[in-house]
Amino acid sequence: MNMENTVNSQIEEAIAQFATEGRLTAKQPYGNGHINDTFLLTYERPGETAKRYILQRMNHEIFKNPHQLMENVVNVTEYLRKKAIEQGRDAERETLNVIMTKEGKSYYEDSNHNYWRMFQFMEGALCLEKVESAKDFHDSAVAFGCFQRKLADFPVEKLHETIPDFHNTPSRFRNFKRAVEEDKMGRAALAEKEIAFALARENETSVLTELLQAGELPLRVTHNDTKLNNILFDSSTKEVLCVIDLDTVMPGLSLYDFGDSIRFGASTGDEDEKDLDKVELDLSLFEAYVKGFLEGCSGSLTEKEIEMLPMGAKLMTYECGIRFLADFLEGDTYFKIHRENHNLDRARTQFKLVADMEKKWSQMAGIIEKCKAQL
Ligand code: ADP
Ligand code: GN1
Ligand code: MG
Repeated sequence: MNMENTVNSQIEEAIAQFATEGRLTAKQPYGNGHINDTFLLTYERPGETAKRYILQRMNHEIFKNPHQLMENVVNVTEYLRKKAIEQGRDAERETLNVIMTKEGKSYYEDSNHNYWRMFQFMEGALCLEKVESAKDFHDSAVAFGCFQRKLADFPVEKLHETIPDFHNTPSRFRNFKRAVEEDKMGRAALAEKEIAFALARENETSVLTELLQAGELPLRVTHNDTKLNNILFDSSTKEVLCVIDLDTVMPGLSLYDFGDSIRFGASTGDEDEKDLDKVELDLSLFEAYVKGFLEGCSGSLTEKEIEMLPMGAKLMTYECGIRFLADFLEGDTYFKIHRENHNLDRARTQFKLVADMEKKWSQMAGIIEKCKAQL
């Protein structure tokens, strides 16, 4: 039985475990995440509007300890919910709502050792796969900045490290180099230029980890996966509703969150664009995000963090590039792919962006200076 069939037969078993309302009338794959399998479920209720849920099969090849992962998600969402209530905001729409199983657990392990969880589907919300306006991007920056600020006093000892060394770029570099040396799939010849590009930048990989070790950058509770499609907007007001995909909330650097948003959202091209002429760093989007992030963090970023923002953008883009490239070389076992050489195409866009950031370095620094002066 292939993986798809296995999932199909287990999904019914999983669905039956959760404390849902109504009668299930539709289920469909949903979203564009690269990691989990996501489904939208619709339940009809007599005399009432239908109720919808998000069901996810967690990727336990990647998240080795689903129990700890869900402990994090429950603790973080409860913490955010309490804060929203205390401050008189709409807690239902400000964070994810975990649906428990009928036994009161936050996830279900099926008979094939797949791990499932359920959330309330956020109605009246939209998820952007691409920046549509500088305002949206600015608002997403405010939201990620606020998210970090809200979690500043989260009891960090409660947080499990769901993927160790997630943004440890030197460690990512070592994995990448191993993938090149092993060349398991015989694909290295297809990516000679990209491999050379990545190897030539080894010296820079440790800039942020060294500053962290030296105590020059503070460790914070960060989201660590701040792509635009990990935010939901209110579909009528276009205001940000909530930050989702909380699987990688862990101690990290604010520069990780800043950088990852820039690599995805401030690019003029898609993450998997094949025509590299379409891919560059949009400086006006960069500026919009800097402004929003500083606003969202509301004075909590240190001088050094602000100064290093361009480096955060460059290193997160580079790191994502070597992760895509390593996965391509290892046979596409980590990121979901939808076509041949998909991970190679993704690596290429990231490296094109890195090269463009290098060209625009003084302009990026100038924008930081300008925004800092306006604080
Ligand atoms: P992945 O880790 O695979 O990226 P996500 O948790 O980000 O998984 O979910 C994938 C997509 O599903 C999101 O980008 C978003 O479009 C949608 N999604 C996830 N949770 C919800 C929710 N509670 N309400 C509405 N849409 C959601
Ligand atoms: C993955 O889960 P998703 O699709 O939001 C990945 C991120 C990468 C991103 C690249 C847990 O994010 O680290 O930056 O793809 N998440 C994990 O698009 O590895
Ligand atoms: Mg996601």
